[in-house]
Amino acid sequence: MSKPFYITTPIYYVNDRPHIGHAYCTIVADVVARSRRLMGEEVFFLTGLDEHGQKVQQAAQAKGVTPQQFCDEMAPHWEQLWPKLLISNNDLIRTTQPRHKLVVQSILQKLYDAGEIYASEYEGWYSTRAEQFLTEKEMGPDGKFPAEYGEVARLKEKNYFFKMGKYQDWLIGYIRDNPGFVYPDYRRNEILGFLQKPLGDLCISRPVSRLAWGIPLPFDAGYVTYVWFDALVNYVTAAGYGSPAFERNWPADIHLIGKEILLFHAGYWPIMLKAAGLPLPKQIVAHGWWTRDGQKMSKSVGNVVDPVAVVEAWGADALRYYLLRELPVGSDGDWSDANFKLRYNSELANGIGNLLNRTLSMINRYCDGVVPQPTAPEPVDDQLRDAAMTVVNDYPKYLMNMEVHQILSDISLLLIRRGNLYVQECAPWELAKDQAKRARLNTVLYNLAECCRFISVLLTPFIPTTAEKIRLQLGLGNNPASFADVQRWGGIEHSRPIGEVTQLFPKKQ
Ligand code: ME8
Repeated sequence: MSKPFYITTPIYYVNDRPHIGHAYCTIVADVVARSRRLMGEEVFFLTGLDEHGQKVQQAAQAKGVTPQQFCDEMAPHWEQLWPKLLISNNDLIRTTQPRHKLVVQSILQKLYDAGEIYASEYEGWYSTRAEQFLTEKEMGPDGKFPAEYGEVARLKEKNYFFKMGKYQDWLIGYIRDNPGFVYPDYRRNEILGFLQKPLGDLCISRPVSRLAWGIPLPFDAGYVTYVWFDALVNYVTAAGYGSPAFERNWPADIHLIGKEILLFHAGYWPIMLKAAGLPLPKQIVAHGWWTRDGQKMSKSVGNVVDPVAVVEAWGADALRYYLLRELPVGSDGDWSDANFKLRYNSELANGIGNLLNRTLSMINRYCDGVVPQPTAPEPVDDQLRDAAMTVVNDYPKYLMNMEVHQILSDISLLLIRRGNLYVQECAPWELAKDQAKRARLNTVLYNLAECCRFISVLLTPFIPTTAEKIRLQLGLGNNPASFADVQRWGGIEHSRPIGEVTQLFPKKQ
């Protein structure tokens, strides 16, 4: 059996409220997943929740509930968000699930047995208030730690360390030899730059006295494992580690992440896998960060964009369209309400909405609601067809290169705009005035219907609800869209009735 295309998002911290940045990452992954499915590939698309650690423990304590109860209360905010954003994930992993604990413990034990994990005394500056060891980075120029850390004292503690340092040269070589491993290129350079400094060994334990909310080390019940060791393993848990399914699912094809967690994914994770004797993921793709009106989004500033509010006001497709259309994967983005409305009105309402509406209204008016039969094409028809075929031909290439933004801008700028221009150029309302031009009118309206059919297929991964509405209005029924349907221009059947015409995107301010 062939391997499914396996794509993941980060597992998000369960204690946060989802915002537009989380939505963005998951939507980009969804577009890749849906595009692959459109092309007939089997896809395994994973997202999930990161549920262990200090913050959850503290938040639960503050609320007077157990950490597990706290996670169970928070998880639905995330689980219910994804269907609202039309996310087509195949699985949603929670790190508190028994399946995950078993895998984390089995990998820890394997590494311990192989001598990859050792115990050592660590001595450092410990802040009881922050419940963490501090390093020189936190130290002020006066040699003291900032007041927010409260009392800081020397503390000696036994911990377990993973022998990460010895793999550093191997990792540098791997990233150099596999230029596609980290995308975009500038992030690959960033990680290579980072690896100039010694990585050292990684402390992978926390004494239960300091942090109880974690997965116990299988070889020492006095400790739980460090959250990142736990979190990264989610990708192999969900792939079925320890079961026959794993051979089929692993390795992941793409780990999509935000740029701030690159070191964990392109540094720690490959080394953990290498030490455990497991294949590496094929690619780590780091996307950029969203700000709002040029400012970092934060709860305290109160400028966080809530994806649910946007969906309720504008619909999931409008949100997906804006986030995808605005920037290439890798670049930073800036959310502005004004820009959102502009894109909505100019590209969705006036662009796609108008093209479909004009096409179908004219088919109703001039052809009794039946797709007409075309005759010999004129050069302007060939231009429309060529635009459509160019977008189709470029789609797989852009998809392989993670340039999903380019696919959407081509659909919008090359095809939809061309379609609307074609209406202007051919002026069907003029042709309709002259009985001698009947055949030409039929050809133009046929081509417009065909153009809308192409658009409906190509837009399926991006704005699935709208794509389906277009198909219903064209009279294509409920057949799922497939990339195979746009390999040839002229596939829409003539003499078939169109569906009921409704507005796709009402104009809004
Ligand atoms: O880091 N713009 O979880 P997290 C764009 N649990 N994307 C953003 C963003 C923004 N302003 N803010 C967040 C964690 N993101 C760990 C991950 S994985 C094994 C463990 C997105 O809840 C972006 O994808 O902080 C980022 O990497 C992710 O949310 C971090 O989510």
